[in-house]
Amino acid sequence: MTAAPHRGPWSDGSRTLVMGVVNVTPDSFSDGGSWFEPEAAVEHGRALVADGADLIDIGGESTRPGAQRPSVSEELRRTIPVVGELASTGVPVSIDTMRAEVAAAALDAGAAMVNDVSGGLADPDMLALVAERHVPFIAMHWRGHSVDMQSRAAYADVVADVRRELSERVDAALSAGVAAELLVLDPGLGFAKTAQHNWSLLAQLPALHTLGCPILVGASRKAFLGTVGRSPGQPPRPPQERDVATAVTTVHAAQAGAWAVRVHDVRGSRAALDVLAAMDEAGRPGRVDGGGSS
Ligand code: PMM
Repeated sequence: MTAAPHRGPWSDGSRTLVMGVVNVTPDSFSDGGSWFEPEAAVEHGRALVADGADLIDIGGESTRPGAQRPSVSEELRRTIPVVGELASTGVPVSIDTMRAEVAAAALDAGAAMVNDVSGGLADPDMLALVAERHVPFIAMHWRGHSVDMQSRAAYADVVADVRRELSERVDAALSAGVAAELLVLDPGLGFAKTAQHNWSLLAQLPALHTLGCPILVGASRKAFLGTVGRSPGQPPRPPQERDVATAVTTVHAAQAGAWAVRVHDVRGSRAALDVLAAMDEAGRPGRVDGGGSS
């Protein structure tokens, strides 16, 4: 059954948006080092726009399990020139950062949205900044920095626990003055989660929609898509060979009413969404108007 995508920033609810990832990092698991030079990152971002990205997400800190954090000055050096250049394409740019100082500089350089994988937990100044600038804010489910996050992957009921912890982030954001209509939530696949936790959250995405916010899903190239279907002892598929699996999660997220998907292979996810839209238009049974109310 397909739910209508949730309305949200830059979306009238008619389709799920595709956010293209530009990691300006030497060490991201998915594409680390590929776009580390600003010129290469800008070129890659432009290619994602040409592939049909609705939004571009630019990050300068790798969040792979075990990663060490860059300094603030290094994160600024990596991201700000790229934000400035890609903002001029006309596609909304989000800054993927846990630091208010980096978010502020990126907004000054033309970013239109803040994507904080800590949901405002990592930096006490983040929510106040977002409230003051009145920009859309993506609050992801997070339990601690990447260096030891997998030790926090313990849940009584992962869907109920993530839902509750996200609702606490909504309360904190609203108390800080962030406008409700600018909030987007994200289950944080792979962040303090085992493969089974990720599958449960994906399978039960509608439970997160009951929080009343648009949902972003970031499954792209994550480890659980590399091990699915492999027999014990078989090596996982490398990240670049996880794009078909990613496109399947895109279709699933769209059917569950996701506002957007965050992906590396924009072309694949756009093609998958086009197929779904064509079938819906042709009268695919089971389409419902599920979550487009806010
Ligand atoms: N995943 C990564 C980085 N940023 N932001 C959001 N909102 N959701 C995610 O799932 C997410 C994120 C890690 O993946 P990458 O290293 O490929 O960017």
